[in-house]
Amino acid sequence: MNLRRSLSAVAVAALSLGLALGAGSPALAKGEVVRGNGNEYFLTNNFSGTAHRFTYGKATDELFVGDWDGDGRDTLAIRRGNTFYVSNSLTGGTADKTFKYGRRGDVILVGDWNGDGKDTFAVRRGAEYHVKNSVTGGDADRVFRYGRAKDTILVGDWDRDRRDTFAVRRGSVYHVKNALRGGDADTVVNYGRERDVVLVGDWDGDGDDTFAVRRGNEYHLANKLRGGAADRVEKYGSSKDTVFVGDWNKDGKDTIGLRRVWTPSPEPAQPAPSKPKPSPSRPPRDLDCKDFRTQREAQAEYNYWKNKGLGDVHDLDGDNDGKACESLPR
Ligand SMILES: [Ca+2]
Ligand SMILES: [Ca+2]
Ligand SMILES: [Ca+2]
Ligand SMILES: [Ca+2]
Repeated sequence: MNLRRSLSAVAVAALSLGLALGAGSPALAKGEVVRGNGNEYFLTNNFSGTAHRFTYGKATDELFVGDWDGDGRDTLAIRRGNTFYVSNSLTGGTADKTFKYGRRGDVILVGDWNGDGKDTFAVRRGAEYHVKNSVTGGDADRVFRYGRAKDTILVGDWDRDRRDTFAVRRGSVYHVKNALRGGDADTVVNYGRERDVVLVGDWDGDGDDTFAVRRGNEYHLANKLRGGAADRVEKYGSSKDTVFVGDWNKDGKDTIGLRRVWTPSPEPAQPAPSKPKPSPSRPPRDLDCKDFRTQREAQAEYNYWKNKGLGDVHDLDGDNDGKACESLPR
């Protein structure tokens, strides 16, 4: 029943292209491992406010994004060695499911390979793909060969049949295939520049995945698989962030999330010995309900500090019922 399957995204394995990237971590997203470090996550539903902020796993974990339970919402999974820790909520905490798949060091892809609305894992070994249609260990459901061993692979639903398939990227040329088997591409498109960091997502919620180019903290979103100007340009986070793609609120549209290393409040550039230093385990500044646009945003901030064991640091929950800023619109 998941008509608007959450998208799939992916980005490009910049490393496998052997390219020097500009500022920022290589952007990766759903479909492939999210490179970069950090266990603090910031998710936006509209490229402006932060809807979810939480910590999950360790800073060095490999990260994947997918809709593991088919409820329309993308969440996170991490891998340590060949053990996967899958979470179905965007709150951090313990994993909902843990299992082993493949071997340590295997390249993993994420997608909805059989169109059942759930994302699962595939192991890539060179040009050979071992596809599993359940989030469990055990043998692959399907093994096939595609493209060349060194190809950069993107995952997405290019034709709106709710199944994810591959596109091979060679420079700025994309060979898009709508079935999981070898053979010629169905479509070949030229897009952006050879050195661009590319993300894949369903930016407009119409059911098909398309590309976005990242330049610093700007995202140039295109809603069709074709060259030419982007349909929309959005900004979120900083150019140093590791970025990934998902549908966090089940609206059928993909947006992005950021992965950051938790850093305490920065030390002042010039020592100011007369003033006590802010405690690193406190927020950089005190916030009030008027600093948030919605109750949800306020709640996310409230939950964040509460989960760190520091309580209601901003005094957002005046009546102590666990709900922050109830006067704000949802
Ligand atoms: Ca889900
Ligand atoms: Ca599936
Ligand atoms: Ca498809
Ligand atoms: Ca679309």
